[in-house]
Amino acid sequence: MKKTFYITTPIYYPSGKLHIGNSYTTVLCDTVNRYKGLRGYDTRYLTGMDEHGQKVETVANELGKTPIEHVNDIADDTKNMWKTLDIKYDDFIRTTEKRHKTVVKKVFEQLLEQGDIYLGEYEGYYCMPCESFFTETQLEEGNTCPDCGRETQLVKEESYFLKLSKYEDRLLKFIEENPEFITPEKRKNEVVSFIKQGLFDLSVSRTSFDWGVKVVSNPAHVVYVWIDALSNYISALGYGSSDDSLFEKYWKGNEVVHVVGKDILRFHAIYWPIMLMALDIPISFKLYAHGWYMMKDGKMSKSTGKVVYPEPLIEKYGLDPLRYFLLKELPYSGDGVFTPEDFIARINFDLANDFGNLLNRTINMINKYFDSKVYRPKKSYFDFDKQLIDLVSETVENYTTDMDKLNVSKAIHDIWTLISRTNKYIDETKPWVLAKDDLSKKELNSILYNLVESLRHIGILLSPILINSSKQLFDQLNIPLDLQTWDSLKWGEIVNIEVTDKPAPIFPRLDKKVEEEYIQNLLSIKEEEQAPENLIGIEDFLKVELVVGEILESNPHPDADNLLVSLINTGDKVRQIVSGISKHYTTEELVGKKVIVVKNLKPAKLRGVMSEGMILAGKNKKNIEVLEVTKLKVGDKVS
Ligand code: ME8
Repeated sequence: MKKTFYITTPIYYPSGKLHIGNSYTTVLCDTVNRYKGLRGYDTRYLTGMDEHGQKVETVANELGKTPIEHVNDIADDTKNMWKTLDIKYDDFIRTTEKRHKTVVKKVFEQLLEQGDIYLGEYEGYYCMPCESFFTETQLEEGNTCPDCGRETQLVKEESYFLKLSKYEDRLLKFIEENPEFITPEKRKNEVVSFIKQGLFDLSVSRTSFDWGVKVVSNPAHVVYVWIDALSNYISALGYGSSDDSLFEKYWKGNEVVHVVGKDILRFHAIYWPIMLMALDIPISFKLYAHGWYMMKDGKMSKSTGKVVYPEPLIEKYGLDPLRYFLLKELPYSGDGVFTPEDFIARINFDLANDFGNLLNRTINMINKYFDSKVYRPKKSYFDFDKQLIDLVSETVENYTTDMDKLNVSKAIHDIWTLISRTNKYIDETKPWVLAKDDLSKKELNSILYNLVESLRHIGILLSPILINSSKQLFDQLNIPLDLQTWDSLKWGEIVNIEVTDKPAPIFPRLDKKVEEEYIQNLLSIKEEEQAPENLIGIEDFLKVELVVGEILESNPHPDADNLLVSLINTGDKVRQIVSGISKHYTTEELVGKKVIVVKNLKPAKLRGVMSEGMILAGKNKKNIEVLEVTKLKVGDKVS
């Protein structure tokens, strides 16, 4: 029976177009999955989308779509992009699918029944204008907001919590006993020292938005982000359903690998194994957390426009150059940088000069000297032969070790060492000199045969990485299918070969200046589109829903001198709103005023009293004045 291999990417947020950062993870998994397939494993590759949460709800509203319409559109775009990158996934899970939600509900209820999830109170300091929660230690002097300097309010909100603390010791022991559980080593060390500082229980539900999986036993709560998202790795295998054969086969099979970026290391190295321990599911996976692709001037980010998208690069240069760049330029345990100069240099030097040229030269010589045909020599004629043949088998060994560790960048380095050695072999044996001498035909044949054998090995090792050009290599050399397999990685398998008589360069050399400029333009369009930091786009402003509301009643806050608690009719309902205006208005003065209310502010308790919105007011050092309208009616929109 074949050994099984199950590999997963993170499920991506539908927060915008995916860029080369997300593409890197997906291409890396695709490459490793193809490699395992080449090795004869029974493989399964999962990717997908993480489609719940308040942000999705808000963006969909802005676009005038329902949340499900919005995520359907993004899922379609994402699948198209993976098609462009020739990603061969087996399953695409979406957290809005029934098969997934059923598992999340089940997992949550089980953890609740067992007491691993409990209902508690989330406590934090809330800055209303910033819509952010802070712990006491994050606050500035006088309990003010560290971002805007304004006063914060102590807020308590009901929330479910996952008992992380209970599993702290077990998790540390597990990591110690499974030294390869988290790689690279440096990430493992980060995780261990984080756990050793002590784990706080994790808030796993929200009551302030709707777009998510409702808690079955208490539907006022929506399961919050991570329990929902992490469960995808098993819900996609049918865990807990009437047909869990994929779960039995792959999760409990030979190898399971989660590949993630370093940004979500903790969730996968701490929360997920703890969830599995609590559910009594084996922690069968290994975790590889890679670094980030950066821009020359910092982090790649959709919101600042410093971002590179894969499609225009593929359209202009083809798929393999992008796959090559992505896989090569991100080191195993560090970050990588995308620059137009490096991208073009990799195409010109590595792909066109070193690799493409080797293939092209070899075929041209076989055509010129032997009418397209070479055969297996009976013996070796040069000392250089042994060096080349030894390096081929050494390369296969190193490549295997590196690919098994998911160190694809190093595996590429191994292949290029062989490519350079093979180029050097041509310089050493000088076929053009032997060609002048009719008595040296056998020697000349042996040189060209050795070049073809080396290239065949290179093609097989490259096939999970450069998917189109490795095929072109096999086509141009006319390598039969049975000599393109992992098992055929043995020197001398070719007996006779007739190469194409019409070779075409697989990577034409590019004009450095023109192409660098072309890519720079792609990037600077993004920068120009970008507003300066302190400006917001209309789409940001439109997120705030403002309406006219009439104050029906106003009372002092029971626990805070500067706060008033008002009942305000906003047309859709009567809301209770707490505001810090008691030093400037009496309760009687406020009644009957038509004011402007922020309608879609998250409800929050301010000093123990629930507030469902905010009244707009202007202020200077002396005064606070609420904004009033006269002609407009209750419920009218303000924009
Ligand atoms: O975090 N360089 O989704 P997400 C390299 N939904 N990789 C990058 C990158 C960069 N500059 N930027 C992003 C989420 N990535 C959650 C995951 S999983 C149960 C839930 C990659 O859309 C990297 O793999 O923010 C990172 O972990 C992932 O995209 C984050 O994707």
